[in-house]
Amino acid sequence: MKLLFVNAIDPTVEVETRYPSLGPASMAAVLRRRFTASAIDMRIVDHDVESMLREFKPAIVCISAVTQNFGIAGRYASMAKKRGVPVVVGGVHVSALPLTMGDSMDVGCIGEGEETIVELFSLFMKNGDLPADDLASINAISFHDGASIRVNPPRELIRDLDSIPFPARDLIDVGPHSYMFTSRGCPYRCRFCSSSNFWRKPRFFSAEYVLREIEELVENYGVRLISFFDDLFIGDKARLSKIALMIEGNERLDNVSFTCSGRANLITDETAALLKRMRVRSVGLGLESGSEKTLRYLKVNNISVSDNRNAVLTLRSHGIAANASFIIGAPEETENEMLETFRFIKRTPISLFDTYVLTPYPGTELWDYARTKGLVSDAMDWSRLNVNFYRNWAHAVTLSTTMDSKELLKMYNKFGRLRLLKNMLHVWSTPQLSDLGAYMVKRMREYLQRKRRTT
Ligand code: B12
Ligand code: SF4
Repeated sequence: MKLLFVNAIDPTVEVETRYPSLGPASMAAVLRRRFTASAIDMRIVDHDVESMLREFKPAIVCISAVTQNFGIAGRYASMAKKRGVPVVVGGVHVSALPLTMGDSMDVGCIGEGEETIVELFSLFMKNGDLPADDLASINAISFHDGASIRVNPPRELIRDLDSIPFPARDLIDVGPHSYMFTSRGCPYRCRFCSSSNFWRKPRFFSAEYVLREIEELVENYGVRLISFFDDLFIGDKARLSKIALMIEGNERLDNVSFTCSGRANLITDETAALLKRMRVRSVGLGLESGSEKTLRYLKVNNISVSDNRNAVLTLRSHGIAANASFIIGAPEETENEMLETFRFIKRTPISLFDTYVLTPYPGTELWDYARTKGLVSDAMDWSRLNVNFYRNWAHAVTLSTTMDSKELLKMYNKFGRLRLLKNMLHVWSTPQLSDLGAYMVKRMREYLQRKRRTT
């Protein structure tokens, strides 16, 4: 049985190709364990999908997509359907808006996929098809039932994350800088975040599991820099302390260093000391705003600008670089408030930073807000929610009531110039330096392609 996983990205955009997706790799690992490895021939691709369909001739196609790429997912689904191949789609977008799955998509997977894919695949192995009558008994999916789309009840979350095998990284490209996902979920509910709603309750892989996975990356794939892209890697302090001690005491990991993400209110001297001991060289923080009013709006009143500043200073005092991301364009944010963020970035010792224009993702409070304002709908062009504002600014859905898209672009570019300057000054002292060469080449290619398209 041949199964093709497709990660629906725009392969011309640097950030989308930076690391391959772990979602399909995780499901591939589960399928290998459930069915004998030789029973299923699996591939994971993110480009040249048409030729892969032609040459590999899969019996079923499983597509993974975020919101801005859901249109791309639809095109891949149509290509598969034209060949009579059934299509399952999963990921954060269809999970939030299951009714938006197109006619070419047979099944939508809502939420984490490891258990759902096994049930779907068992059905497919038995029938060679996914009949609606049988789909009715599989939880956490949506599917076409006559002229309507039916949404089944959710399933229980996977309680014991350690029961999930390591992602099948042999099916994806793993470079010397790779990433891991060692927990699921976050207890906070920032107004713009689709991730914490998606994973629902916070859960952690054990420290022992994390160590084994790190060892696998180092020994089997030669990885030297590992980024923990969890929403809240530092959320469980006891686990963090265990991981730190285990890494420190493991001489096979002496040449490996790490980066992780964190939340400013959880960065204390104690956490920073633990991160330093385990050779975390930089921490990514969603600082979001230098304006107290905007920050309280975005993060629902539970963090202040001085918490953010203290987190950066604490990390710096332990010799750890603090990277950050910021958001402009909250509904009532004024130009002056955006400039407060600009000044915050200038006077705080942040290393690398990124700025985004606020995007109302499905499944968030902002999506509901945008819907009541008539700015979004289930039938919209999903590329209008492209988070890379510079690519699609004239069509992007923005929420600002104080600036139009052109004015936002001007402000965004102002931040862009500061970003270029700051990042050029600091990249030399961050672990991301090892990515610089590939980054420059890809960004240049992306720029040329964009230019070609507009001329
Ligand atoms: C690591 C990461 C990245 C990495 C790697 C991306 C990748 N290829 O996976 C990089 C930096 C490259 C990246 C890029 C982008 N990312 Co990103 N990323 C993440 C992050 C932090 C973790 C993803 C991850 O590894 N999860 C672990 C795996 C196991 O989970 P998973 O991929 O979701 O898959 C599970 C389920 O979704 C489901 N599933 C997924 N696909 C399928 C398919 C089928 C058939 C089935 C049955 C099930 C299924 O089952 C899987 C196992 O449980 C998430 C936030 C989060 N905490 O989840 C954001 C997140 C997914 N990213 C996001 C965004 C916006 C982007 C970018 C658009 C950013 C940009 N500036 O361009 C690009 C788009 C890339 C793309 N995939 O299209 C948003 C998406 C929001 C939305 N509603 O669309 C998220 C949710 C963060 C946020 N801001 O809220 N990202
Ligand atoms: S933005 Fe970060 S802290 Fe806020 S809810 Fe999302 S994952 Fe949690």
